Amino acid sequence: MAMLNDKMETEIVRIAVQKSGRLQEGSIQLLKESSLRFSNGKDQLKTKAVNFPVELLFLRDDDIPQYVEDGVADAGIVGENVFIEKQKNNKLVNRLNFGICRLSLAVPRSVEYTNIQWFNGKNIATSYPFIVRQFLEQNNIQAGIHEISGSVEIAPGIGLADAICDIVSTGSTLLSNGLKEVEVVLRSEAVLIAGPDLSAAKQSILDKLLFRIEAVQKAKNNKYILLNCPNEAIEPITRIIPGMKSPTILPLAKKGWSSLHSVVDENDFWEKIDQMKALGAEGILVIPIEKMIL
Ligand code: PRT
Ligand code: ZN
Repeated sequence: MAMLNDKMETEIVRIAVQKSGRLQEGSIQLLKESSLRFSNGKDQLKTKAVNFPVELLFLRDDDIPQYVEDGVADAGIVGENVFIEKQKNNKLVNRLNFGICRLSLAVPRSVEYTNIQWFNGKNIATSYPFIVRQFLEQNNIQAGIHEISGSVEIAPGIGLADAICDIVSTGSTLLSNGLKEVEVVLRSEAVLIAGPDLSAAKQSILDKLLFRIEAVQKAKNNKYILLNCPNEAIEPITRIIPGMKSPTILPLAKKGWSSLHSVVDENDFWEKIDQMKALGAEGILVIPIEKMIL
């Protein structure tokens, strides 16, 4: 164990992140929220964290899976769409809940689309030939795939293809190119990927980082809640917001009343507030949580 610890201090995990583009900011922000500090900016090729054994390599997102497979980087942050399309020897470590988008089939707005059979015999332009081919096979559709690397959305307009398969976020790119989304092929978000066989020391560093990332993610999904309630409402309110172990109860100066502190899931927050108000809760304060460790 002592050896592993000694080695951990000299060992470093190299994480490839997008140099510039849609995932760059989210990737750095997540690492910063995990308390990693970096001295120099993103204009470098790489930068070391000053307080954690991690080095960032700044690369084009398309190249990250290959670098991770080759061991040039130990881990990387890419869109799940890129992870699946590239079919490299990478493993998915964790979904990161940013860079959320979908890969969808879209056709010209004038098309009277009824179902997926429409694609039989058609030509589809895409930068994701593997994913599209797989989707077509699963749905027994025979269609041509025309691989292009950028500006996929203009393909139908210039007669290059009948339809496209591309990333959609708000849908405004499709709209302004006279296209409509007809099938969702894949839902995607940024993911942390890692090489297939990291050394024990590197794996241990990655696990520590993952622990922090999970604490940040849990915190984002929860809120700290404080409220005042009559003492007889403590029990039913505790059943609604049991918190991590159980709520903290503090007596108020006003007789027969208490202050109750707990944690509530963001998703069912409003519904729970209504239930607690009905039980007599007042003066409800809701506060963001920075890190959450169960
Ligand atoms: O230079 P590099 O190769 O590193 O970057 P890139 O240009 O290949 O990728 P980039 O930065 O555009 O996207 C990186 C990742 O962000 C993608 O692989 C997705 O996982 C994710 N992502 C999230 C998106 C979008 N949202 C997105 N909206 N990737 C691309 N788009 C594009 C899409 O291609 C289309 O042109 O935005 C347009 C659609 O957006 P809406 O909002 O008009 O629907
Ligand atoms: Zn790219």
